[in-house]
Amino acid sequence: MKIVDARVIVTCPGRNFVTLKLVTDDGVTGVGDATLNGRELAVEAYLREHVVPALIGRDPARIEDTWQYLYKGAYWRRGPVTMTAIAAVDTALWDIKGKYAGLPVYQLLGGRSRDGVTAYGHAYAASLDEVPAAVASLVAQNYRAVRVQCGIPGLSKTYGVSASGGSYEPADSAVPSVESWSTSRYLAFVPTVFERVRSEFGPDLQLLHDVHHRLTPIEAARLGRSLEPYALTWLEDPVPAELQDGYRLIRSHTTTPLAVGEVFNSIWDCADLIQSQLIDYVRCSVVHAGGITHLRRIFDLAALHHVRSGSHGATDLSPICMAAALHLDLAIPNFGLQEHMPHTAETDRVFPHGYHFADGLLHPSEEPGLGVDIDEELAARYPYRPASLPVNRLEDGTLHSW
Ligand code: GCO
Ligand code: MG
Repeated sequence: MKIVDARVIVTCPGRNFVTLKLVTDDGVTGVGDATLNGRELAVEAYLREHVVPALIGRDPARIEDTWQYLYKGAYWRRGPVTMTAIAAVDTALWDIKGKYAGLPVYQLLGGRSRDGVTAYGHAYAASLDEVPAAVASLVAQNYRAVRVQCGIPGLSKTYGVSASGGSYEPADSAVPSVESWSTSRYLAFVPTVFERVRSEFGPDLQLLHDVHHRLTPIEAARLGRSLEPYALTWLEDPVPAELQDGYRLIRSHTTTPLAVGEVFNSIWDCADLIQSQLIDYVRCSVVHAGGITHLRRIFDLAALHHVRSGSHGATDLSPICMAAALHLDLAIPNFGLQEHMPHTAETDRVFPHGYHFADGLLHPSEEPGLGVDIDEELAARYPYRPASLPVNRLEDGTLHSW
């Protein structure tokens, strides 16, 4: 068995995606997501120039060895670009292994640990009065867990709230657009949103909220405490996680569970948070944290420390990443929740897949491998368009975390 071809495909069916497709000498193919939102071509070049030449002729069965070869072999370890490129190769190799074995990938990971994967959907509203209808529409689709984001009075644009009424897609222009932020307005307002949702929807619905790295630890501690009466399943990314001691401070003040990890790219980014039990959910993804092989290692460490998974699943992660995540979600013992933000119909056509959502649960495909592919002819009809994530400024003009 040998890898004889490796193609890096960039396509923009509404938003940009980078995909690696590997082909073996038996004609078996495997796909991996390599999308890094707003920095897509950095990964494309990394794969094309530095990874593809080393893959040709390698044995696709050697997944762990290939992972180590790309990680240790680069000398420059970790980082989002490197780890996304490694993830793409790793994911494609698991796809190939499943096809050779004639089994869906979750069977190779130990088999099913649950009936299906509980997914959380996104409810967002421009104003408080629109929140109940937004949540009700998710409940009507049978979601058992809902992330709630709402426009903040006095701020023109808020993270997680779509301006157009369509799905939320923040990478909106070639050069970053500018949003504005006020912590005091936010902290005063958010508890009123959850008070409203709990009073209208009762205690059973799981509720989540994403702070998107915007607070300091003491502000996050105050928010967590003020949300305790509404029993959130998690508060996400309350502070930027470069200074992880901040989580000790938050933890000492509130019992609101914490979820972190979508911008992490290796086990070293979350080892202390996990081992010190400073978080409750680790939200790393297959595509940004080194593929199925490495994410499994993160989840196994988490399982030892009462931390559950909560994989990132925004629309900038392609259907290939979602397919791979679902196989892992189904197999691991410490699964928590899976983010589900459905892709557009255009994207779904470019990436035909067998996973599906039914009765609040996502189910991976039962086809051998990952059960997802890329239609290369269709992909070629959607050329790359530069798109960046926004930046955020305080009301006095100071640059803040977005
Ligand atoms: C989430 C995330 C996303 C990110 C996006 C950046 O929880 O889904 O915070 O909305 O902003 O993935 O590319
Ligand atoms: Mg998030």
